[in-house]
Amino acid sequence: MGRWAKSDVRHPRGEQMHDALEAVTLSPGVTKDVRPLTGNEAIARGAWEAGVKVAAAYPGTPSTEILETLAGYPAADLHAQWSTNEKVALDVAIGASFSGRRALAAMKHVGLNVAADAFMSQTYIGVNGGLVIAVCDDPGIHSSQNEQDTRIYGALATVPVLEPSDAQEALDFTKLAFDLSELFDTPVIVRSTTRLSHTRSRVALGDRIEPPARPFIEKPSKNVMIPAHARPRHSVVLEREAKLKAYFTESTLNRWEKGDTSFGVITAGTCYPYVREVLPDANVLKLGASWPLPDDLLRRYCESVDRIFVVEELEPVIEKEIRALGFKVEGKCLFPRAGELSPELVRAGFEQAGILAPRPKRNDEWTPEPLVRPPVLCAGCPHTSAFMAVRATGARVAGDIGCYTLACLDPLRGMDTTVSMGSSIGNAVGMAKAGEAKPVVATIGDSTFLHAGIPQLINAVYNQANITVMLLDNHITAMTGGQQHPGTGKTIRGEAAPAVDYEALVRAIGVKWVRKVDSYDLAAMHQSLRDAINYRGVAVLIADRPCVLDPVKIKGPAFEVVEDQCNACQACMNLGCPAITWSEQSFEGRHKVQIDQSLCIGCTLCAQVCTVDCIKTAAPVMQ
Ligand SMILES: Cc1ncc(C[n+]2csc(CCOP(=O)(O)OP(=O)(O)O)c2C)c(N)n1
Ligand code: SF4
Ligand code: SF4
Repeated sequence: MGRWAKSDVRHPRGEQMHDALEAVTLSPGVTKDVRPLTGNEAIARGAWEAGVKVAAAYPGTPSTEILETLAGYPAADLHAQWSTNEKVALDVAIGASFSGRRALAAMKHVGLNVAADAFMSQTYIGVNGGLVIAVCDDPGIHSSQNEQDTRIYGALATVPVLEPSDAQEALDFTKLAFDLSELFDTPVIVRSTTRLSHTRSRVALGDRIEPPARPFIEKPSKNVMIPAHARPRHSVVLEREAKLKAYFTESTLNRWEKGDTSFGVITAGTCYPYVREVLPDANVLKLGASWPLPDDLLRRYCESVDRIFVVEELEPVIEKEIRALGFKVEGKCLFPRAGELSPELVRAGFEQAGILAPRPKRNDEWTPEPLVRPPVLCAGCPHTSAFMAVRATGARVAGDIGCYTLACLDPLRGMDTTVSMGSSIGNAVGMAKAGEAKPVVATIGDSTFLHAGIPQLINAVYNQANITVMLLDNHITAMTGGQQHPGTGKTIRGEAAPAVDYEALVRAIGVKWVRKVDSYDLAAMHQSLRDAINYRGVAVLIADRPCVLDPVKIKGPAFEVVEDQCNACQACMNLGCPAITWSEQSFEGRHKVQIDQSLCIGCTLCAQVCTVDCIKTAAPVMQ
């Protein structure tokens, strides 16, 4: 492949290429201000310094703080918005790019599945204003439903993927991503992982440079993807990939840290510090971009060492490329493909390869066994009553993603399936149409309903399914830390916004049976759910109560158990409230219970289920 030359790259309007690449200093020597930032804060800072004008996201761990940080910058600098889902967020960012401004969409890895339709077309269209998609992967599945590898999306879409290794690179690479986007006429992914997104390290800050708006490119052959336009654009995309490969071969984004040539290690992202920790003096090729891979550089590197190792998290993306270049390489045979890597796992791989001597096992080595503490819903969580009621009906329950997914565990055990955001309603339709003998109930949170549940409900009504949908409205996106959404009446900056009226929306869709019930009214919850299930057709029961942590922890008067009266029936224990624990006292061989008043928020649910009415409001503590 030929060398990359600036003249190879022209802006879509045919402008002379500016010197932005040179303007980006990857490791600024002059530090104006150095602060400890997380990877997510650094990505946000990089976008702000690059002059981002519109930023949109749907929350999702580990990506959420990118937009939250951006919303902390002045509104005059940029518009930041929570969008209803990741596709919407990307479409908003694409719109801003069409209008000639720099734009960012942020999401977790599975969010890119939702946004993929827009993403896969936009790669053909390219950009006007720089378009950066910050995607945070979750190796180890700390808080996700899978651990898919976003680098493969880069390959699928022929979109460059930059992989920072620390927070400084997160800032620098994000800035660079905007320049690359405009210079190569492509969306650019900045890929982070949980470890980087949530780890703090020193970052040198720069100033914001806001490029002037570019005029709209009035060129349907570039912007309107009908087949006749898309066909030639595919060739443009392939040419772009070749130019990017050449650019990445020359780029200082890749660092060849030379050393002994008996073996070499190729790595990227957060694996780089693990390799350095384990093999401080090794010959290392650190790649700054994991797609497209710089074949010429890889070939030169592989020819220069006797043994080639690849240390990469999740899929063998780099390893396969090197094998395709005709080299023998060791990677996933030593370092696991599933789960998060760590210095310990990297060390173990190099020990297995005979590069490092196995560490002698110390006799006094003691590894503390962590106490397994199952995750539970919060004390007073309004989702509790919904699942107590569901369980009592013996229904088949198609669940969804949110805090309430914990109801699949003991003691609530009120959920049979959970696939992806919004799936509950479609799954329920499928179960009902397949002839499920039990009543079929879908449970879905408010944020999830707005994200992907509405088309599913329309589909259920249209196809005349016999299902009950429990819309668990706790007035917030609780699972990811309490973000606003279109049902809360507030924007990300806390300003007032129109709030979705669920009852009106659901009726407009054509649902005839709609009822709202207070989640803390257990009897009403049980009765309403029975009524909903008895209705033939689509019934929607809205379980309504704000999250106990929204916006600050809500706390009513705490409750206590009059232990002398408790008959240890365990009915309150079935709520799974973490404020309720066993007491020292027992009745007929069973433990009585007690309430930790510092945890109790006074929701009254335990008092409502107590068989002998021995749970009372605690006497106020005298100051
Ligand atoms: C495609 C996708 N985007 C984002 C997430 C992260 N996530 C999981 S559940 C959820 C929303 C939960 O809010 P809600 O439905 O209101 O339920 P709550 O947690 O408040 O009970 C989010 C954003 C995800 N798992 N998948
Ligand atoms: S009132 Fe009962 S169920 Fe509610 S938080 Fe307190 S102990 Fe838990
Ligand atoms: S429900 Fe009442 S009687 Fe039963 S264990 Fe709880 S406090 Fe005791």
